[in-house]
Amino acid sequence: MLQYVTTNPGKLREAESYLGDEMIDAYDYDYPEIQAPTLEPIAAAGARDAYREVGQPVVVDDAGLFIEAFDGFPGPYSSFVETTIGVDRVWELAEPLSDRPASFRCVLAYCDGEAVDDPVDDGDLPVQCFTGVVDGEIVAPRGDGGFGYDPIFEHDGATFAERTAAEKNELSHRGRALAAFAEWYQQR
Ligand code: ITT
Ligand code: NA
Repeated sequence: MLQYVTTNPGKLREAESYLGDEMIDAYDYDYPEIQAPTLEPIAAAGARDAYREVGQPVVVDDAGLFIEAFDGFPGPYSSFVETTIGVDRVWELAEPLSDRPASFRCVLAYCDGEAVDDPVDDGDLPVQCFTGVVDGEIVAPRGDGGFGYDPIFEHDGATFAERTAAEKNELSHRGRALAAFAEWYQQR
């Protein structure tokens, strides 16, 4: 069985909603995160570490919010920023901007110790990554659903916190990454 390795129940709920809980098991492990300016190397390093820990095929999910006017901040630092200043203060920082375009990105990284079709090219154990991106806008917080930055991210007239997990998956960075992953994994 495929192990979805995360400490984040919100990510897990969306992965289970998309893939079905017969396809994945939840594995709660806090793999050490390297620092890098983009998500892919963070996810790849995490997948290798998680595979070594778990000893079964794993997927890790690294995600972040990229605010254009802040050159992509908080991006790969989204988790740190959420736990330090918090989502409401990210909104307060963005509020004075005249335009607030942003994107969410999600990188799923798969590792089972075997060769993959398109490995991340940095030696070490083979890992394959699947990226999903969605564009939107930073807005004043609305909605009780979702998790993390969802209340301040609007896409198509609603924030992600105003959608169910299934509705969010139809549009979201994670839904898109899960779609690409699922298509590949079914051939494997
Ligand atoms: P892991 O155990 O999977 O690493 P994490 O919450 O630490 O869980 P990340 O390192 O990927 O996850 O940090 C991502 C940050 O971005 C974190 O603050 C999340 O709450 C937030 N985030 C990730 N996906 C999101 C989404 O779909 N909607 C809103 N916020 C999201
Ligand atoms: Na993390």
